Amino acid sequence: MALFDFLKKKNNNTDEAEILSEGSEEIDELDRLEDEEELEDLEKLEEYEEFEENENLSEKYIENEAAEEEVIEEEADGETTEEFSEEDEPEAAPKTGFFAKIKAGLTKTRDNIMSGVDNVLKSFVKVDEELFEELEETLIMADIGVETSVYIIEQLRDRVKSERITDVSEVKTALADVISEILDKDEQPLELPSPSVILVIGVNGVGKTTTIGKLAHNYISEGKSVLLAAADTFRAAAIDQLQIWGDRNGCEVIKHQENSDPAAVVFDAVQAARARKTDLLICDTAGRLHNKKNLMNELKKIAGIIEREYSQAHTEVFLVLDATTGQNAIQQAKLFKETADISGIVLTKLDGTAKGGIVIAIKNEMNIPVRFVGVGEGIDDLQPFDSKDFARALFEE
Ligand SMILES: Nc1nc2c(ncn2[C@@H]2O[C@H](COP(=O)(O)OP(=O)(O)OP(=O)(O)O)[C@@H](O)[C@H]2O)c(=O)[nH]1
Ligand SMILES: [Mg+2]
Repeated sequence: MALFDFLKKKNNNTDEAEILSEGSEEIDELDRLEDEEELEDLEKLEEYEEFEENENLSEKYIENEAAEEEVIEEEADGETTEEFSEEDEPEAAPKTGFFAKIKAGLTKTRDNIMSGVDNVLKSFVKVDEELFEELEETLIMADIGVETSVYIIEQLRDRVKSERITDVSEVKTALADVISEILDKDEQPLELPSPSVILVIGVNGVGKTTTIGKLAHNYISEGKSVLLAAADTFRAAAIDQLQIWGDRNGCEVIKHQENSDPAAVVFDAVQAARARKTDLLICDTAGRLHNKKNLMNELKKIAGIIEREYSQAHTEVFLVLDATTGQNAIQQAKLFKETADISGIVLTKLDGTAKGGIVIAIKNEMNIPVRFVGVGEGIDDLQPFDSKDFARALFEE
């Protein structure tokens, strides 16, 4: 034993008793030391084990927290992963027809406009100025806005005069014709040659990312190849949300880290789209930055990158507006128009709002074509805007 060797060396010239007694003292001392060391080691081991356990726990805690955060963020966006997987199923269900869907989506708007108009018409026996005034008021109340309501009634007066309408029951048809004319004005179908880019802009929460997911679905169904660019780098959740739509559509998403330069994301996406000869690149953007000026400057920079790096592509700038915000949507359109070359409007959330009359105001006041309308949160709830269908859905009983 090592301890004995040590004793022998140390006590070479001492007698056995001494050796033994000294030795026993040494042994006791060493034993004590060893015990202490062991004890220390044991304590260390215990501490380590405890530490390891805590490490695991904290890792688990971090994992849980991250997972929880994800859920919270997704929920804040109104899109939980659960919702997505649930939503996946109804896709297999038979699809409602285009017109039926728009009609169903416009139920509240139709009720809002038409019940008001019907009530006014019911209370008059002859067509006079008072009738026009009351109709004008009703249209304003139905979110068509003052400017457009005044214009509609002016047109109605002219029509009533030129068509010599004297029967109140005929006024409704004349009104429907006036509104249809506004919706129809300058209608040109949207052409998206290959390659094309759609830059999607709008304030936060209006439905930009969801619209992009639906647009991708629509164009992929038509056989186009689609690439998405996550140029809303303001929040990590925004990038994740677009990735989820990319996964659902089976199309790639070009993305960078949170808070990275959105123009750099678009730059990379353009290079990728060019290299892959992608038919359609759709770019998501932030709806909110530290201030309005920043947002507008960023949009300008992104548009500049597309123009410079992808001059051969046809470019569309879609402004997304939330129908539930009513007249506020017009203010947003006016604001964005100052900076961006808006080529089309997407009006979302028409389902469940009575404020769909805003489409008429947008058409009349903005001189920008309405390209799509959102009638639900599902992947196939984005309809190309068709003025005839829209007018029919609004006036048909
Ligand atoms: N009912 C209904 N909900 C919609 C429609 N379009 C979008 N939404 C919902 O509106 C919410 C916001 O949509 P997002 O796509 O995240 O909006 P966003 O403009 O990208 O928002 P930010 O990224 O925060 O700027 C989500 O809960 C969508 O499901 C629609 O047409 N109908
Ligand atoms: Mg978004």
